[in-house]
Amino acid sequence: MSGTRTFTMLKPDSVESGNIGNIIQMITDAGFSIKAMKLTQLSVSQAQEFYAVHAERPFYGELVNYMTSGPIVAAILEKENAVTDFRTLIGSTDPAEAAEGTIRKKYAESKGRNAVHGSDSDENAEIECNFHFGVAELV
Ligand code: IDP
Ligand code: MG
Repeated sequence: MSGTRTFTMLKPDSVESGNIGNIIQMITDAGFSIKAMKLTQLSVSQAQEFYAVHAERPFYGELVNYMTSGPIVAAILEKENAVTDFRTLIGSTDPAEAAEGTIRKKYAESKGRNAVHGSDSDENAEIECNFHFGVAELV
């Protein structure tokens, strides 16, 4: 059975452009409930660790710069089939390829500055939730 939790970040471009409320509305309208949430800012070492899987990619430096450039909203979301359903809700990495009605289609500026993060597997969802939140922060 697939898991019920996923992890998201509203990335610095979403916070900067005043879209926190609109994006959270889309998330809750899609049936996700919020189990933990905070406004925070990633340090360079946190962003490097979070995106370590991309360390060899040409965009890694740009990604770390962008993700540390301002505040983010980190959250744990709950729903049946959370990981898959949330990836569907956010759309493709590149907003030019994202389906109509997805968060990235609506709010992403580019493939790099693409508004939101969503975990790509149940295993990574667990790792990413634990990276950002302690047990005491869960409701
Ligand atoms: P995902 O966020 O849709 O899972 P990944 O391929 O895991 O996409 O990439 C992680 C993040 O790295 C993306 O969300 C985006 O911010 C950034 N990124 C991915 N590909 C590129 C690129 O070609 N240029 C610039 N940034 C990129
Ligand atoms: Mg990914």
